[in-house]
Amino acid sequence: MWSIIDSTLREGEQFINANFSLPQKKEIALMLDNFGVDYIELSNPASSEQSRIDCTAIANLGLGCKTLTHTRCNLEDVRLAIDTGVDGVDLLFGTSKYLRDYAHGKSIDYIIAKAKEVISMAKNAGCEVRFSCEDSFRSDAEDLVRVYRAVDRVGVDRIGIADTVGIAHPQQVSELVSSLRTVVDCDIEVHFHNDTGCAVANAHSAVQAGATHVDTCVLGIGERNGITPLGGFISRMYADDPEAVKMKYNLPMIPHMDHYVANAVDVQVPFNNYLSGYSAFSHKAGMHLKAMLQNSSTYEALNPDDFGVSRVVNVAHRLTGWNAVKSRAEQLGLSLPDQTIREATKSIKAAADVRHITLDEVDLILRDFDTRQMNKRT
Ligand code: HCA
Ligand code: CU
Repeated sequence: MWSIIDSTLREGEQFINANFSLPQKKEIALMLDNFGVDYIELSNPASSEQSRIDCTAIANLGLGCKTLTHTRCNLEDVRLAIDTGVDGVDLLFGTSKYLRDYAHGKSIDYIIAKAKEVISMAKNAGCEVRFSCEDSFRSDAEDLVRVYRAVDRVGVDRIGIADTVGIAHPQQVSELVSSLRTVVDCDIEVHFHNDTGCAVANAHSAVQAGATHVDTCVLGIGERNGITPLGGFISRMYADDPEAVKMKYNLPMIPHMDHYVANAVDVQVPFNNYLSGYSAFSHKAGMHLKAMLQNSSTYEALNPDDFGVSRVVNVAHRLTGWNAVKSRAEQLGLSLPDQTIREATKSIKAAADVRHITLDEVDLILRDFDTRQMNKRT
């Protein structure tokens, strides 16, 4: 099965509002570990003194998952990384023309030579090593093959494919991953930015084509609009095979982490967020409610119970239906004949046509019909 490399404490730290304190980082690392991610990626210890302190602290927390740090492909960064006690290093070098011209000015030959030197040093020091070609989807396909083949030969544990600007779509991902699958023997990690809304679909497509490791962040936070969200990726994979996903991961941690991280970076959880959004499990239309009352899978691909969240059934509006109103009456302990329920439903719709109504008002209407019913009987 695929593995998750959660990068909330690396890519996520590059989110515009993120400024995690060490206690917050520890809390996030512990939650991710409790959830069951396979790896946690941490910011480069060479970035600042506090980054080095934080990386060392998280690497020594005694987590069940492995810890990685993300460094430039040079000996100095890797030496510093090794000293923090992390299990591995994620190295990268920009291979697209944009990055070669405007970021570092190095040739593909230079990148290959440097990568070989740094990977060999890190492997000799007992580190797990990944090498990523930054901006893979705007890099020349032949350059990618040359670089990945070379790093595979010197014993890298994983190659990384990075859609740095979020430009790839699932079909391109599928083609690139499956062709690289025939080029290297090592594992394949993927990293997708979400600028064009494909980050979850691309991760799914990559796994189907043979990728072994997927980068995620809680809520998808990262540079610009971020990367594959952990909750979105898990939802996608759960839809394919709920049992396998439930077995490996502690799913109710996801909504919990979403809210914690949203709060830590001072944003709201988006209303339509996977699993934890305000409306993620709400049902409204009368026809939907009728079917849901019989079998909740009718309008749900994901079972909210598995994620520790509640379904919201909204009957207080003009689109409501009498089956839903009947179920509400039953919840209130009122036993009204179907004809009365139909009349009550009409009243609810009429009221909702002129103004916003609440569940309390629906309940009042139902109780009113119940009282009239009793008065008729006496
Ligand atoms: C960055 C770029 C990166 C790296 C991904 C990777 C990207 O912020 O340094 O190492 O695979 O999107 O290319 O996040
Ligand atoms: Cu990135």
